[in-house]
Amino acid sequence: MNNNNFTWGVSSSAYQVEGGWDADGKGPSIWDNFSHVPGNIKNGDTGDVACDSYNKVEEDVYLLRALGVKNYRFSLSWSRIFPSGRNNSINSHGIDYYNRLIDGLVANNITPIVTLYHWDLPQALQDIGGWESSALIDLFDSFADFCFQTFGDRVKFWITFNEPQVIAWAGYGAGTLPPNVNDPGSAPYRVAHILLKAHARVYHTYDDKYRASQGGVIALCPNIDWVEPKTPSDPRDIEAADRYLQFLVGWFTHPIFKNGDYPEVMKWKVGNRSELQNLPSSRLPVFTAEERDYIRGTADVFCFNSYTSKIVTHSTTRLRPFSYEYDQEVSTKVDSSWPSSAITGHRAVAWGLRRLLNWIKEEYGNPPIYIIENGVGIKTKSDVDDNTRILYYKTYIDEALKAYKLDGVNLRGYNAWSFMDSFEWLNGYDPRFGLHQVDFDNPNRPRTPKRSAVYYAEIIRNNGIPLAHLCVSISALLRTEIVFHCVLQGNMFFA
Ligand code: GBH
Repeated sequence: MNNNNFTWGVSSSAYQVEGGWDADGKGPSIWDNFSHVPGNIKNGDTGDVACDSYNKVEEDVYLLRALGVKNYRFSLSWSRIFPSGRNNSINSHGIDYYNRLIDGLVANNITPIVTLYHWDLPQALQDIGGWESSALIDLFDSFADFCFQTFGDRVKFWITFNEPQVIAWAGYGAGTLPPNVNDPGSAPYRVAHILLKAHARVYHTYDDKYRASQGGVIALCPNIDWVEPKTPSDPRDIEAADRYLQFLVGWFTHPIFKNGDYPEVMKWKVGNRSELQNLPSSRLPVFTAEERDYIRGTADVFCFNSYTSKIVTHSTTRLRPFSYEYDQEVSTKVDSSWPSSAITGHRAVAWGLRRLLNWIKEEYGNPPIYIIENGVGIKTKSDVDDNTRILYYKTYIDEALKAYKLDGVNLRGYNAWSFMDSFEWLNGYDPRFGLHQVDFDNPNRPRTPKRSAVYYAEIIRNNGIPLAHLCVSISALLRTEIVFHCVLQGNMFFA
């Protein structure tokens, strides 16, 4: 690739790496409290210490520099900055930590990409209803405003919400993730409605108060699985695949990137089914014209996370219990030939990424796109020789470059998930996603670069996958067997 504006990076999130859960005045988050209840997390793991990144700014910056990344995407722990979630309690130690990290990055020419919310809501705000309460719109805005004011001189790339669909559905519908509200039929829609308003509010705050002087960009970051219709000749399956994507991602990006409103198919399905359920109105809330104007256009770039693909078919789903899941009238499966990973449902389907990038391009009018998370979890304690991960990155990045080079997708960046092994939510420290191994049995949490880190550094250095270099440099760097070179060789590269 000869595009020097392309940014390569790695990603993490606060609760997954920081530790220091109650250090220096940090307030508790819903994830602190949830992980402290025995039985909630695999192996009784918690994020109390995690990778101890709270105490390892220098080490982390050093490793990032060694990788040669152009950016580092991390998130801010709201309750480390505002222990009670509100700006009447400001924890200067938390601010110092993020200042040291940001300064370290900037000093090494690494662009910080900062997520304001990666799931770790201050417990004090859950106590007033969390994202079910519209009070959160003001409170999130006041937190974001403070962050722009405090860090915005150096941070030029902001993400409001990581995976709003997961917040709404896993948090308030299925109830699998904190705050574990199990209300599948209506809470997710009400929560998403508030998340969209909160996102737009923060965007406008940036526009009104900071953009002129700071000149950054701001977006949100949905999770997207590519879906392939089971029978492409069946229009009902094609529609089902589109419907799946509209419920998963259009839910948030249709209002923001299109017309300020939910996708037509969501309005129709949820409205129609609510009627059949004898409800007085749709479970999908309605925006006023004013709100639509306020929400439309509130993202400067299109960010997303993606790990896998699925196969979708249309399906006649039950009317009860009321559920966002049934409202979609789809059913999903995977192809058993797709390689599985440590995360149920996450299979390696690299070609799906190219199709997804093309879908985003078509659906949203060729916006600048950043892949913010992509990677594979492997369930093993020691995976420094992580050839499976190298193959995952190699094939996924290859497909991303095809979308960029051959399909004209306006791709601007690629970030690997993740920088290092970290707390994998409900799965604890079991599945490893890192380019760096972390020894969680050692109180010093030493980090070791895996082979995938060496491989990714090589991609970054070449600004893509170099054709001529590939076999020579990879074999020299990795000292792998011939067999492995052949796997790498049988694909498509861009010089
Ligand atoms: C990413 O989400 C996260 O952004 C990141 O923090 C995480 O480390 C990474 O995945 C790897 O796991 O079935 O209700 O329990 C990817 C999207 C979010 C999809 C959680 C599966 C399970 C919700 N995933 N979701 S639930």
